Amino acid sequence: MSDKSSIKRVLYKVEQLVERGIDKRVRIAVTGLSGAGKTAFITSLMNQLLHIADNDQLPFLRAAKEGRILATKVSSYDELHIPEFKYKQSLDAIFDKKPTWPVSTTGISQAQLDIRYTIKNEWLKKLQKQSQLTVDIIDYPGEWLLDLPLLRLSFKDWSMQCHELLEQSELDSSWREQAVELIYQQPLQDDKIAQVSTEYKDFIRQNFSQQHTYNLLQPGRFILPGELAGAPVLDFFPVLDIDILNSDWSTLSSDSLIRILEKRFNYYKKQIIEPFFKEYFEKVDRQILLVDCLEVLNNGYQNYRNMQFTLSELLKSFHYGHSNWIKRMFSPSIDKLLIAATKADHVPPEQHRELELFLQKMLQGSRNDIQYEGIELETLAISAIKVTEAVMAEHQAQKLMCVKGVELSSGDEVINYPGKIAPHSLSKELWQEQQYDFVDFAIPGNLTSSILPHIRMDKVLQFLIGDKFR
Ligand SMILES: Nc1nc2c(ncn2[C@@H]2O[C@H](COP(=O)(O)OP(=O)(O)OP(=O)(O)O)[C@@H](O)[C@H]2O)c(=O)[nH]1
Ligand SMILES: [Mg+2]
Repeated sequence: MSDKSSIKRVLYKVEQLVERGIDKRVRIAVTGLSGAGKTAFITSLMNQLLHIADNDQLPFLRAAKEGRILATKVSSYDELHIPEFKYKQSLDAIFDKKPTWPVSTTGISQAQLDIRYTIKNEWLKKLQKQSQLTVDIIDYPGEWLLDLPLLRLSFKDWSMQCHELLEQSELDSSWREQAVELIYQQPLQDDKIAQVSTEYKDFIRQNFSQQHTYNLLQPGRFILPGELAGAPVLDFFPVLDIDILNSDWSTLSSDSLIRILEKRFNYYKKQIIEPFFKEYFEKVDRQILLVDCLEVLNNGYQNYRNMQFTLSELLKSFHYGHSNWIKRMFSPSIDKLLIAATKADHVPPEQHRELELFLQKMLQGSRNDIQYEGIELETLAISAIKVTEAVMAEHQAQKLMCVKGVELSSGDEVINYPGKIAPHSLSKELWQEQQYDFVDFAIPGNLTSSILPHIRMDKVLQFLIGDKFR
């Protein structure tokens, strides 16, 4: 690297640090498994802010209520190697004559918004009337997030975890049976390793749609390889034989199958997961964890436990700590975490509190650990794009609050009573008694305003950036 370009890099770094220090820049990590609602959320967040001047849907965003947020624009960011978030494409799909939800994400993209606001602070006001807040957000496929907990595991730990999960699950064991035949202590040709890896990937991909055993879906690039499709770095699989797992590996030669698999696993961690995590998540200031509780409720006890385990493991990957600008300049850490139950428009408003409590209970352990660090934590039931209406209707001879919307699968208008959400954790037996019936809703073709209808996006914005408009 030339001296000139390294000076430029240092100057850029200093500028970034100064901006962080005086709170002019906020980087938000939108965290959520595949289908949790990240892309819909980012689209709505941008839409609400880009229409700030005529948006009367944000009563809980204080600075907007006070009329101090003047305008927002999409700005270009410095990370030129990252594609831009396809905001217009998402919005066009939503406002089309035949609307569709934004498509599932297959790669990384970034959005940067510059928000101009009037300064409130008496002292700062004397220096300058207006200021600007820059908000950075990254979108990526949820599957890739499943990799973060792998950073803490060795190849043997990971194999042991896969072994235990497969033992507990009722998955088809055909791949396991043939993998046990392999002689792990001896070398194996590359093309045979590639073949067994491909079969393993197929095996877990099938389970992805059948069961919700998220930890078996690691590594995330096995499910969605992106630019790594076909690369040898993805040619590995776990050792599942318990006798081999319990044996001493220290004397194994470097060309044995175990060592080759271990080497590729470590390479994947070092070269794929670590840079992804460092570049996109290590520098974040605020985090929102999006959880599709409806999927959890629809799929029963085992799915609940899997999701609980996966999200708790995931949250351990982030750095949480007090907000203090000096500290943040040198070691950035998250000072606010919002845990949000997405798609709350599937649930009548009178049950939103139950939805929040259900999510709070589900993540109680993680919440406790994070709160211990002194960080601000909130739980909300939200809908990035509200596509239903609450209506009173008869359900099993009872008048109940239901939701009315266009069913995605049939295109028909339906009135749905999703069931009663328990505001607490349920035992395995009680789970079996619960009856939930959530349907997927389409975006109606009659959205009139160019501002997306939502539930509590203003509370989300207040929590994530409201304090920055000083
Ligand atoms: N009713 C309703 N459905 C929603 C909402 N947000 C998301 N959805 C539904 O959830 C689906 C997934 O949302 P996405 O935003 O694509 O989820 P994602 O987290 O980006 O998923 P990946 O890109 O696969 O990681 C959408 O296609 C919608 O069907 C919402 O606010 N209301
Ligand atoms: Mg997405």
